[in-house]
Amino acid sequence: MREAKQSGTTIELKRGDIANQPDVDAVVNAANAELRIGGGVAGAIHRAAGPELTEQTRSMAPIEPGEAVISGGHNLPNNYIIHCLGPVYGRDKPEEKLLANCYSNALDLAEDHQIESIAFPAISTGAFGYPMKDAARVAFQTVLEQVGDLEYVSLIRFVLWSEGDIAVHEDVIEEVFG
Ligand code: AR6
Repeated sequence: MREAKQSGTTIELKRGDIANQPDVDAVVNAANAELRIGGGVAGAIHRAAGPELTEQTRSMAPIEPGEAVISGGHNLPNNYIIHCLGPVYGRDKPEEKLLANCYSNALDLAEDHQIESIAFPAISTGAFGYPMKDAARVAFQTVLEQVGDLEYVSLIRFVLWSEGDIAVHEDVIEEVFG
């Protein structure tokens, strides 16, 4: 399944580029601790948002694994960017808890800013090496635990890079929400 509904919130899967989600209020960055441009998601977001983003985030850095901070969207079509530092798999422990904190802290920030729609990438599953299926379980379980308390967020989109990543997430969304 590609979509689940829970407590009035839609959770959906979409293949695409996190830096090209014009219909959501906020996108989430799989950031580095320094909140600078990087590879993968952090590269795509910083390139699309422009150098003013780095200027804004400089004073917020460094952040710790599991932490989330919020900035403006700058040249992105979104009002906000929420920057999360995922755990490096095998190094930052307990990795499951730290990854869950990313999703949970991002959703808390979204609520604080009355954000209605938010798009997440698969945090930590690229350069940081977190196995995709395990990461998807953490992400969906965290959403499931928090969704009943959401007052503003009514759309949570997971933007995945490949068809294979979508297939993994389809299995896990069914397992958690089905
Ligand atoms: N849109 C959506 N998903 C993407 C995109 C994109 N444009 N590009 C890559 N992915 P990563 P991490 C997928 O490495 O593991 C950076 O260099 C990718 O296939 O971006 O949290 C930072 O500077 C993977 O499944 O994030 C940090 O140092 C997922 O997004 C470090 O990497 C996350 O991959 C963060 O590593």
